[in-house]
Amino acid sequence: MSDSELLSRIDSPADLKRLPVDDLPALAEEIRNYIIEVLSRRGGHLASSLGSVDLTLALHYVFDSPRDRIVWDVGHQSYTHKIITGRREAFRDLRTKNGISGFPKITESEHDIFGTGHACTAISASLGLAAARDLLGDDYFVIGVVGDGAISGGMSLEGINHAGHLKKNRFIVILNDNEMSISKNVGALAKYLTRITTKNLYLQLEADVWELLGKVPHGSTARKLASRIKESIKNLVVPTILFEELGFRYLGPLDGHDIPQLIDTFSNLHQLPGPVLVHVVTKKGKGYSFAEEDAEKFHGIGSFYKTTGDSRSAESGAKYSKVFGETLTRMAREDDRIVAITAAMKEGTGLTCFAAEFPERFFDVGISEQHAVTFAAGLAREGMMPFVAIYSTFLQRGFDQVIHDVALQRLPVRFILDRAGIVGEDGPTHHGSFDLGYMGMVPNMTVMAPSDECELSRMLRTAGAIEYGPSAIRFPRGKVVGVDMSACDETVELGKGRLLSEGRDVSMIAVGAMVRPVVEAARILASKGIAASVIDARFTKPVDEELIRVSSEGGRPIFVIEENVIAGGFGDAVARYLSASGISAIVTRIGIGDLFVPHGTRDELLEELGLTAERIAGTVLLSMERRDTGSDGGAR
Ligand SMILES: Cc1ncc(C[n+]2csc(CCOP(=O)(O)OP(=O)(O)O)c2C)c(N)n1
Repeated sequence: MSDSELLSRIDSPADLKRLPVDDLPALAEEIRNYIIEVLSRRGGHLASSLGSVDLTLALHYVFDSPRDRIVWDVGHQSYTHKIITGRREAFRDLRTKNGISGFPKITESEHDIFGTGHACTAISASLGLAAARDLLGDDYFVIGVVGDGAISGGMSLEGINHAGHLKKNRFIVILNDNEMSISKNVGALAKYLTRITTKNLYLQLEADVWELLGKVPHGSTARKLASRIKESIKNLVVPTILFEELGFRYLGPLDGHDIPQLIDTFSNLHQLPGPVLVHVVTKKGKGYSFAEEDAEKFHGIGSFYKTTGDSRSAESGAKYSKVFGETLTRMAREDDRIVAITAAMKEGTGLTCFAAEFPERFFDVGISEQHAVTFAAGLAREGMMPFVAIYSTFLQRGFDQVIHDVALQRLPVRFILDRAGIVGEDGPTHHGSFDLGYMGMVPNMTVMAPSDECELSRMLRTAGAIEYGPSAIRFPRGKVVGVDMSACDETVELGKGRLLSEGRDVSMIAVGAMVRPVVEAARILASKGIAASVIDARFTKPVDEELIRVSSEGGRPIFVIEENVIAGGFGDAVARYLSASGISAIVTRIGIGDLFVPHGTRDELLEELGLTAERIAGTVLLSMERRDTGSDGGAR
């Protein structure tokens, strides 16, 4: 029998439905092997995907996608869904440039009802679909699948609140509970879910004892006694079903790997008026021992060796996140007002060492970026020094809190924006393309971008010293440059950039991770007879007015290079300053155009966006040639 005897026959949910239920566990096994095989080469979200194979098969077996709408929260667990909805072969190129996305995407398949990548959207989106369905007079099912981590986020709770009010029929929330967010799930709701699942174990245990007691001598007396004990314990142990109180019909907890039982339950849902919440318990990493044992490591991974689970990629060397975490931990030893906050990304943001050394000054607030920001504002108001570490893309969700709760009140919250710029394979939902704009436009905010890890260390100390208002440091995903770190503890001068080299023909002002390619671009330009000044902006807000003025002297054209959308980015700030000061200079912005950047490797995408040394030098050369021939180089 070939490895994928069953799977090779599945090109659509209709093919799946043709299999007898008895074959589904074997199919699940084949799918797990396939996911492990592909991800060992491509990387991706392994543990959540393995945990949801059985659940996905049961959903597609019972419901009729795409007529029935299945919406995945985050979407990192949707690989099985992709594989059985016509993308089995395409799955081999998962997350590669021009290959299929690692997340649901409405342009990719009619079965991808709603695009995701960020957490906590499934309930709101599904409820919107259900409301539209009713207004349009249709009657399909809408099913939102959400994890125990994501259900604790603000949007999910807002959605539950609204759903309890709207009382839509044929509206189902599947709570996929594996007790894990990326790390172990945190919070009161997580504890509550554990209590419900423990209750279920208790009832199961009780059933087993009951059966046993029937078989022993004097069993009926023992049963009577057990019955009384059971009643009194049950009243103590069984928690109220919160979801029922909020207007949902609650079913569960079910074993999320028992496909026949799941199918049975789902098949009966049409009889229940909605909304319904089905609580299924799954094992993150199910079926791959390394992922079961270390679900955190296998949440999102690069390529790895299947037989050992060891990482395959040459990702040796420190990462920016690590430098951040270690530097902040050192700073915290010197100042006990320093506290660190993460929204469910302890490991990813490099805060594991801080959490271990200062558990009482470390706060994992769960997937709750908005709360994280305002919580930090409260801490700052009482004189603490909060550092809020959130990926650039996820802080988008806390934008109003940054403005209203922090900046307006000039509270010294320090924002640490990891994964700023192009992140690579996770694609448009995860690129940090916007932060220079969304932080740069906020009054009272200071924004810094380090060009290497020594600069990051200095800027962390600088942010620590900024007491008059909020500040932000944005840095890229991945490995550091590898510079000497022996003298990186002093602060940098506030609001001042660095002139790295001087040249009379053009000025190139680079932001953060773009500094190194720009230094290289200047070398290429020098070899073509063009002398370029290179400036490391260091601060994108406030702009270093003096340095910009000097850069424009002698009529030099200015090029601003940033790994951020051009619209509202640093180049715009430079141009605004120049025009407000009456200085006429041509400013060419080199950055991300008016688009959502797709997925691919970071190198591929930077090349395509024109953000490599060669492409930057090429843009400058072209612009200079146009100037010389009198055609308009123009500012973008
Ligand atoms: C707004 C937002 N914040 C953070 C993340 C990063 N993230 C991706 S998956 C995940 C954990 C989700 O946990 P859960 O919902 O329980 O699903 P599981 O991974 O356990 O299947 C987190 C924090 C995100 N995708 N979106």
